[in-house]
Amino acid sequence: MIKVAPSIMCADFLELKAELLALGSADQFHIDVMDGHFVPNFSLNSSIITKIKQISSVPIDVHLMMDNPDEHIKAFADAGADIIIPHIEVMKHPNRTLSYIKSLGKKAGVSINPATDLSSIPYIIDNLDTICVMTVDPGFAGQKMLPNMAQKVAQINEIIKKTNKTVDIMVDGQIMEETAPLLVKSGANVLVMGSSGLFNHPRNEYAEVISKFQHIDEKNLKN
Ligand code: S6P
Ligand code: MG
Repeated sequence: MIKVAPSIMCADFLELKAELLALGSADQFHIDVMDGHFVPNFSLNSSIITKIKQISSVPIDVHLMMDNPDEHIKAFADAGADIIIPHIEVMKHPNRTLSYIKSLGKKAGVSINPATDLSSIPYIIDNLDTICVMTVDPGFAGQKMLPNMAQKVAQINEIIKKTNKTVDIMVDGQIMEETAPLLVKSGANVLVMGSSGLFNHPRNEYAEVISKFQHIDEKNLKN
Protein backbone atom coordinates (compact mmCIF):
# COMPACT_ATOMS: atom_id res chain seq x y z
CA MET A 1 0.00 0.00 0.00
CA ILE A 2 1.10 3.54 -0.72
CA LYS A 3 1.80 5.82 2.25
CA VAL A 4 0.10 9.20 2.44
CA ALA A 5 1.87 12.04 4.26
CA PRO A 6 -0.29 15.16 4.63
CA SER A 7 1.77 18.35 4.52
CA ILE A 8 0.68 19.95 7.79
CA MET A 9 1.84 23.37 6.59
CA CYS A 10 -1.23 23.31 4.32
CA ALA A 11 -3.72 22.63 7.14
CA ASP A 12 -6.11 25.22 8.59
CA PHE A 13 -4.12 26.48 11.59
CA LEU A 14 -7.13 28.12 13.17
CA GLU A 15 -8.55 24.63 13.59
CA LEU A 16 -5.41 22.55 13.76
CA LYS A 17 -6.61 19.98 16.29
CA ALA A 18 -9.71 19.17 14.23
CA GLU A 19 -7.55 19.00 11.11
CA LEU A 20 -5.08 16.56 12.70
CA LEU A 21 -7.84 14.33 14.03
CA ALA A 22 -9.50 14.28 10.60
CA LEU A 23 -6.13 13.20 9.12
CA GLY A 24 -5.77 10.33 11.61
CA SER A 25 -5.68 7.59 8.94
CA ALA A 26 -2.57 9.10 7.32
CA ASP A 27 0.63 7.05 7.38
CA GLN A 28 2.81 9.94 8.52
CA PHE A 29 2.53 13.69 8.97
CA HIS A 30 4.94 15.78 6.87
CA ILE A 31 6.34 18.78 8.73
CA ASP A 32 8.00 21.41 6.53
CA VAL A 33 10.76 23.42 8.21
CA MET A 34 12.12 26.47 6.34
CA ASP A 35 14.91 28.80 7.44
CA GLY A 36 14.51 31.82 5.16
CA HIS A 37 18.01 31.13 3.70
CA PHE A 38 17.97 27.77 1.95
CA VAL A 39 14.45 28.61 0.81
CA PRO A 40 12.89 32.09 0.67
CA ASN A 41 10.18 31.40 3.23
CA PHE A 42 9.51 30.33 6.84
CA SER A 43 7.18 27.60 8.01
CA LEU A 44 7.00 25.19 10.98
CA ASN A 45 9.37 24.41 13.87
CA SER A 46 9.96 21.75 16.52
CA SER A 47 7.33 23.01 18.96
CA ILE A 48 4.53 22.05 16.58
CA ILE A 49 5.87 18.47 16.68
CA THR A 50 5.72 18.41 20.48
CA LYS A 51 2.13 19.62 20.32
CA ILE A 52 1.07 17.15 17.63
CA LYS A 53 2.54 14.26 19.64
CA GLN A 54 0.20 15.17 22.51
CA ILE A 55 -2.88 14.33 20.46
CA SER A 56 -1.82 11.96 17.70
CA SER A 57 0.20 8.76 17.30
CA VAL A 58 0.71 9.23 13.55
CA PRO A 59 4.49 9.12 12.85
CA ILE A 60 6.08 12.43 11.89
CA ASP A 61 8.58 13.11 9.14
CA VAL A 62 10.47 16.40 9.16
CA HIS A 63 11.57 17.96 5.89
CA LEU A 64 14.45 20.27 6.83
CA MET A 65 14.72 23.02 4.22
CA MET A 66 17.64 24.70 5.99
CA ASP A 67 21.31 25.50 5.49
CA ASN A 68 22.73 24.00 8.70
CA PRO A 69 20.71 20.91 9.52
CA ASP A 70 23.40 19.40 11.78
CA GLU A 71 22.83 22.22 14.27
CA HIS A 72 19.12 21.51 14.60
CA ILE A 73 18.61 17.77 14.14
CA LYS A 74 18.71 17.01 17.88
CA ALA A 75 15.95 19.53 18.61
CA PHE A 76 13.65 17.83 16.11
CA ALA A 77 14.57 14.38 17.43
CA ASP A 78 13.88 15.49 21.02
CA ALA A 79 10.54 16.98 19.96
CA GLY A 80 9.44 13.54 18.74
CA ALA A 81 10.16 13.44 15.00
CA ASP A 82 10.32 9.87 13.68
CA ILE A 83 11.98 10.49 10.30
CA ILE A 84 14.41 13.37 9.73
CA ILE A 85 15.08 14.49 6.16
CA PRO A 86 17.71 17.20 5.48
CA HIS A 87 18.57 18.35 1.95
CA ILE A 88 21.45 16.69 0.09
CA GLU A 89 22.46 20.11 -1.32
CA VAL A 90 23.61 21.38 2.09
CA MET A 91 25.09 18.25 3.67
CA LYS A 92 28.88 18.53 3.79
CA HIS A 93 29.37 14.99 5.14
CA PRO A 94 26.10 13.23 4.40
CA ASN A 95 27.00 9.83 5.85
CA ARG A 96 28.06 11.48 9.11
CA THR A 97 24.81 13.43 9.32
CA LEU A 98 22.66 10.43 8.46
CA SER A 99 24.49 8.24 11.00
CA TYR A 100 23.94 10.94 13.59
CA ILE A 101 20.19 10.91 12.93
CA LYS A 102 20.18 7.13 13.33
CA SER A 103 22.22 7.35 16.54
CA LEU A 104 19.32 9.38 17.96
CA GLY A 105 17.00 6.44 17.26
CA LYS A 106 15.34 8.05 14.25
CA LYS A 107 14.94 7.09 10.61
CA ALA A 108 17.10 9.10 8.22
CA GLY A 109 16.35 10.53 4.80
CA VAL A 110 17.58 12.98 2.22
CA SER A 111 15.59 15.40 0.18
CA ILE A 112 16.73 16.18 -3.38
CA ASN A 113 15.84 19.29 -5.33
CA PRO A 114 14.44 18.88 -8.85
CA ALA A 115 17.67 20.01 -10.56
CA THR A 116 20.07 18.07 -8.31
CA ASP A 117 21.58 14.95 -9.86
CA LEU A 118 21.64 11.54 -8.21
CA SER A 119 25.38 10.88 -8.34
CA SER A 120 25.90 10.72 -4.56
CA ILE A 121 22.96 8.43 -3.79
CA PRO A 122 24.80 5.09 -4.22
CA TYR A 123 27.39 6.32 -1.70
CA ILE A 124 24.88 7.13 1.04
CA ILE A 125 22.16 4.58 0.43
CA ASP A 126 23.26 2.31 3.28
CA ASN A 127 22.31 5.08 5.69
CA LEU A 128 18.99 5.96 4.07
CA ASP A 129 15.43 5.02 4.98
CA THR A 130 13.75 7.63 2.75
CA ILE A 131 14.63 9.61 -0.35
CA CYS A 132 12.37 12.63 -0.77
CA VAL A 133 12.22 13.72 -4.40
CA MET A 134 11.21 17.35 -4.61
CA THR A 135 8.96 17.70 -7.64
CA VAL A 136 8.86 21.50 -7.23
CA ASP A 137 11.60 23.86 -6.07
CA PRO A 138 11.10 23.86 -2.28
CA GLY A 139 9.76 26.82 -0.34
CA PHE A 140 6.07 27.15 -1.16
CA ALA A 141 2.90 25.14 -1.43
CA GLY A 142 0.71 25.43 -4.50
CA GLN A 143 3.40 25.25 -7.20
CA LYS A 144 3.29 23.39 -10.50
CA MET A 145 5.26 20.15 -10.82
CA LEU A 146 8.48 20.43 -12.83
CA PRO A 147 9.10 18.16 -15.86
CA ASN A 148 10.87 14.76 -15.85
CA MET A 149 10.20 14.03 -12.18
CA ALA A 150 8.75 10.56 -12.83
CA GLN A 151 11.90 9.73 -14.77
CA LYS A 152 13.98 10.81 -11.77
CA VAL A 153 11.89 8.63 -9.45
CA ALA A 154 12.44 5.68 -11.80
CA GLN A 155 16.22 6.26 -11.71
CA ILE A 156 16.19 6.28 -7.91
CA ASN A 157 14.10 3.14 -7.93
CA GLU A 158 16.73 1.42 -10.08
CA ILE A 159 19.51 2.48 -7.69
CA ILE A 160 17.56 1.10 -4.72
CA LYS A 161 16.77 -2.18 -6.51
CA LYS A 162 20.48 -2.87 -6.84
CA THR A 163 20.72 -2.99 -3.05
CA ASN A 164 19.00 -5.34 -0.61
CA LYS A 165 17.53 -2.37 1.19
CA THR A 166 14.00 -1.11 1.59
CA VAL A 167 14.10 2.63 1.05
CA ASP A 168 10.95 4.73 0.77
CA ILE A 169 10.69 7.03 -2.24
CA MET A 170 8.73 10.09 -1.19
CA VAL A 171 7.49 12.68 -3.69
CA ASP A 172 6.74 16.24 -2.61
CA GLY A 173 5.09 18.97 -4.71
CA GLN A 174 1.74 19.13 -6.52
CA ILE A 175 0.81 15.55 -5.72
CA MET A 176 -2.75 15.03 -6.92
CA GLU A 177 -4.96 12.73 -8.95
CA GLU A 178 -3.40 13.83 -12.25
CA THR A 179 0.25 13.50 -11.15
CA ALA A 180 0.39 10.68 -8.58
CA PRO A 181 -0.29 7.60 -10.77
CA LEU A 182 2.79 8.03 -12.99
CA LEU A 183 5.01 8.76 -9.98
CA VAL A 184 3.73 5.64 -8.23
CA LYS A 185 4.24 3.55 -11.38
CA SER A 186 7.81 4.88 -11.44
CA GLY A 187 8.44 3.70 -7.89
CA ALA A 188 7.24 6.39 -5.48
CA ASN A 189 5.58 4.92 -2.37
CA VAL A 190 5.15 7.95 -0.09
CA LEU A 191 2.95 10.80 -1.33
CA VAL A 192 3.21 14.19 0.38
CA MET A 193 -0.28 15.61 -0.01
CA GLY A 194 -0.77 19.37 0.23
CA SER A 195 -2.95 22.05 -1.26
CA SER A 196 -3.39 20.41 -4.67
CA GLY A 197 -4.59 16.95 -3.70
CA LEU A 198 -5.84 16.88 -0.11
CA PHE A 199 -6.45 20.23 1.59
CA ASN A 200 -8.50 21.44 -1.39
CA HIS A 201 -11.17 19.04 -0.11
CA PRO A 202 -13.47 19.74 2.84
CA ARG A 203 -12.31 18.22 6.14
CA ASN A 204 -15.06 15.60 6.18
CA GLU A 205 -13.57 14.12 2.97
CA TYR A 206 -9.94 13.81 4.18
CA ALA A 207 -10.28 10.15 5.22
CA GLU A 208 -11.79 9.20 1.86
CA VAL A 209 -9.09 11.08 -0.09
CA ILE A 210 -6.31 9.53 2.00
CA SER A 211 -7.73 6.05 1.42
CA LYS A 212 -8.01 6.66 -2.33
CA PHE A 213 -4.33 7.59 -2.59
CA GLN A 214 -3.26 4.78 -0.25
CA HIS A 215 -4.79 2.34 -2.76
CA ILE A 216 -3.64 4.07 -5.93
CA ASP A 217 -1.10 1.29 -6.60
CA GLU A 218 -3.86 -1.31 -6.77
CA LYS A 219 -5.68 0.85 -9.32
CA ASN A 220 -2.46 1.13 -11.34
CA LEU A 221 -1.95 -2.61 -11.35
CA LYS A 222 -5.42 -3.09 -12.85
CA ASN A 223 -4.68 -0.64 -15.71
C1 S6P B 1 7.28 22.85 -0.32
C2 S6P B 1 7.12 21.85 0.79
C3 S6P B 1 6.01 20.92 0.51
C4 S6P B 1 4.65 21.54 0.39
C5 S6P B 1 3.75 20.62 -0.38
C6 S6P B 1 2.48 21.26 -0.64
O1 S6P B 1 8.48 23.45 -0.24
O2 S6P B 1 8.27 21.08 0.96
O3 S6P B 1 5.96 19.86 1.45
O4 S6P B 1 4.11 21.82 1.62
O5 S6P B 1 4.37 20.28 -1.58
O6 S6P B 1 1.74 20.52 -1.53
P1 S6P B 1 1.17 21.23 -2.81
O7 S6P B 1 0.13 20.29 -3.30
O8 S6P B 1 0.62 22.54 -2.39
O9 S6P B 1 2.33 21.37 -3.74
MG1 MG C 1 8.00 19.21 2.13
